[in-house]
Amino acid sequence: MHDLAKKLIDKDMRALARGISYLENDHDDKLDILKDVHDQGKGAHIIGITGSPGAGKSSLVNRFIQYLRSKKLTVGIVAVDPTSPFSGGALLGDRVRMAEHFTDPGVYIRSMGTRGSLGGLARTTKEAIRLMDAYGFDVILVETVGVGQSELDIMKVADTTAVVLNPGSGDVVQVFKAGIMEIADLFIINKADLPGVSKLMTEIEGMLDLVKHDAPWRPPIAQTISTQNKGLAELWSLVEKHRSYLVESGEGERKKTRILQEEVLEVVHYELMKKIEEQNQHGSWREQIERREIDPYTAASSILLEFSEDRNDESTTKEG
Ligand SMILES: Nc1nc2c(ncn2[C@@H]2O[C@H](COP(=O)(O)OP(=O)(O)O)[C@@H](O)[C@H]2O)c(=O)[nH]1
Ligand SMILES: [Mg+2]
Repeated sequence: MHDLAKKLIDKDMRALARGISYLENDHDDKLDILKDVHDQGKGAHIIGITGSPGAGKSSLVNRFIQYLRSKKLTVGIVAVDPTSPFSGGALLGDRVRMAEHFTDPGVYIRSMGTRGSLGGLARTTKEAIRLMDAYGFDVILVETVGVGQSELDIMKVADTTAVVLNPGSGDVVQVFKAGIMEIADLFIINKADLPGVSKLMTEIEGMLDLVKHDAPWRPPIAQTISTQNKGLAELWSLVEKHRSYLVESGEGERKKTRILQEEVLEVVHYELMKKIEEQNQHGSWREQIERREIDPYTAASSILLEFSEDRNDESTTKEG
């Protein structure tokens, strides 16, 4: 077993941090580490928290950490901010708010930005969650801004996806359009101290009637006021209810299978692309395209052909 994997499984937090850096930097040992930890997942409940910027996700996560800690549960947090210009991730405000947890050994917070994520933000984030699960947190919270395909991708690995909305924001239509309605397992009306809560409830229920009218799980709606520490126990009880549903219906296992199957293809895709790109860094097709001498399809076909011929050569050499 890779030394880092072993340490991480033995609850060495620095090894966890280094492991995630390996993922971000696409370190040569990355796949070995992931292989080693694969069977070591401790079954953390992964909760994705998504919603527009300013919806109060970070405030909520911060309070939720406190709540979970009061129940003696350990918590890993991945804050995904693709807009963040530095790999340190989260905004300064988030950092200050989160700072109180930095000295608690039962909490580990990691921000992921686009930079310093060579394998792609979504993939790196999913892998980071794997490492956190192998480390053994009881709960893993993933905060993402609810925009774009990569966010939806990340959310697919969550056991429970929570969508944060605010009263009076007109978010519901956005959420509906972005395809987030389909992946939502529960809704959180945060800033429930503001006017318009019951109107928002009605809007969400209306959307659910359209999208989830015959679904076996109808997403419930929690109300929170994160600035006043309100609604957290209710939120947690809804998460637990969803978790029971996943176990009892078998949907949790089916979902895990789908995720693993997809992951195989993702890794193959990424590693193949990397190899092809390495091999073709100075491919003559680049100039041919520039001079418009070749069409992209012919170029692609010849790269694929060249690549598979090289592979064949390699295996023949090995056999001989
Ligand atoms: N009134 C009210 N404001 C809130 C609540 N939760 C968060 N906020 C405020 O909303 C703003 C954005 O919060 P933040 O957690 O950074 O949102 P994020 O972008 O979704 O992570 C901050 O000024 C918070 O103080 C709430 O429950 N009620
Ligand atoms: Mg935030």
